[in-house]
Amino acid sequence: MADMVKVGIIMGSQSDWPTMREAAALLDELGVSYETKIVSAHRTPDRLWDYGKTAVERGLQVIIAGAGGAAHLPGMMASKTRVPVVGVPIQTRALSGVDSLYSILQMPRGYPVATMAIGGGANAGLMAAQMLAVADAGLAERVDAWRAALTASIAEEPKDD
Ligand code: RP5
Repeated sequence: MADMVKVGIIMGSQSDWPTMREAAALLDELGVSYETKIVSAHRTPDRLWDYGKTAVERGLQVIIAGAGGAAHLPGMMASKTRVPVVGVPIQTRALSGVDSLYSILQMPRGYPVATMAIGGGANAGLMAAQMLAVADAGLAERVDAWRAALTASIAEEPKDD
């Protein structure tokens, strides 16, 4: 399975990409292989089903799923595969993403989705990398270095502009 793509980044619409590409950027930075697909729970339900059905055999280890509004994609994907699903609620115009958040967060017992903050694409990438780092020493080192660099970038005192 060494050469297989490990992370699937899926989203309900092209309009979700500005948020989801932040997950992709983090995975690029940390050297984690991924694929990106538009998979809509409502507009392309068969694509969703096929993706979930084949996720394990294709070697995916984490699926990052972003959707907005009536955001059923992460939960439906979690119902179709045991590959862990990290959900990203997309910020919406009508309800600022609270609709997306609640749609993704309130899963019934048995089918969890690890839900990020509204617009939390970058953290989704980090979460996926940290999950994979449990069994990948090289990635663990890169994640530790990334976190140390972030810590080092934080000033001790505020300054005027
Ligand atoms: C959801 O509907 C998508 O995830 C997106 O966040 C939202 C709006 O989609 P578009 O109308 O912009 O394609 O399914």
